Amino acid sequence: MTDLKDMWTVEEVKALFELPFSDLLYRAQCVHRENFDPNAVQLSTLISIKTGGCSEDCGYCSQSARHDTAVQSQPILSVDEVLAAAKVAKENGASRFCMGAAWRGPKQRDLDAVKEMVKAVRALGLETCATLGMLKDGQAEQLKEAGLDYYNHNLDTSPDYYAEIVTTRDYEDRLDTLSRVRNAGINVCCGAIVGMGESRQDRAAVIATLASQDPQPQSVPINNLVQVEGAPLHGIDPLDPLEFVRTIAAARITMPKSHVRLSAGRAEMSESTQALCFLAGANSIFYGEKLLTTGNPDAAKDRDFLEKLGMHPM
Ligand code: SAM
Ligand code: DTB
Ligand code: SF4
Repeated sequence: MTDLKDMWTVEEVKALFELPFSDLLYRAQCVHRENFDPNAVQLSTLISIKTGGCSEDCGYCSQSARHDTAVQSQPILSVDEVLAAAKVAKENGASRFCMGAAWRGPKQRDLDAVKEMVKAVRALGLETCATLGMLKDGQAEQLKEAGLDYYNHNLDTSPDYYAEIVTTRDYEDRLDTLSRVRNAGINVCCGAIVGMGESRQDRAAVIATLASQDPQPQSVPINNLVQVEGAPLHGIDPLDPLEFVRTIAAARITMPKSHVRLSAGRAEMSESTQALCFLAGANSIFYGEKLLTTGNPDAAKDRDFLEKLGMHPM
């Protein structure tokens, strides 16, 4: 059996979701073990370098100026503030430092500031990642030149469901930024959010779209919606945890050589569900007590958890 193929149709991915749970996990395990050390996990630490006040209307997000959430808008952090946080992340054992900004996209002066941050963080020996929204022509090249290793830009959901979640941009805009990032030679970090009221068909469709990118994204974050009071998606029925695990398995099988990240939502997830996600082929997590504006398990707790599972950082 080979799972390495270039294109995945939605129906093929849906068929994976519909396998008996044990068969799906077994298949994901086989693919995982053919490509990775199954006990190694990559650790990325997040920081919000520019919080709140965003012009976009993403229905899941705490940082949109259009939603009445508890998040206060803050100015961009200084290079020194970012560097201090990166040093802590490195001391705690993270290998990658991800800088997130609540922008539709960066202006040139924003980009200049981020480039300084990238250079400073990289000089510590950490991999760098940034998620700054949509990029215009030439911006990805500037980030590459500054030494950026990864750019995160998620497709979030299926092409059909996207307009239910965001109206201030469209799917094509996301795909355009992703091709700018790829063409500049930056590694692509691109994934999804589930638990937003989408159907299994939508989950299969976003995984198929991710897997059909050429080349496949090097890093694939799978986020479980973190419900934020005041955001439009607050109060929606949570996703069955086993369906979350199935989504991870489908990502692993269809993107065998990518790092699949068990991303947002771990603070609300049992250790057993997280362990199933590792069994399903997740091999990366966000590490450190905060995501961008919401909580994540603290680093010491995660170290104990990983030790309990006999897992080690990559
Ligand atoms: N503003 C930029 C953008 O949207 O591309 C970068 C930051 S944005 C917060 C990065 C990603 O975080 C989103 O694409 C989404 O996948 C994820 N995210 C944001 N809020 C979330 C939430 N409440 N629960 C789960 N994931 C979330
Ligand atoms: C990703 O896929 N998830 C991260 C990161 N990329 C930027 C963000 C999660 C945010 C969760 C909600 C918050 O803390 O605001
Ligand atoms: Fe803005 Fe990004 Fe939040 Fe959308 S997800 S509102 S673009 S910060």
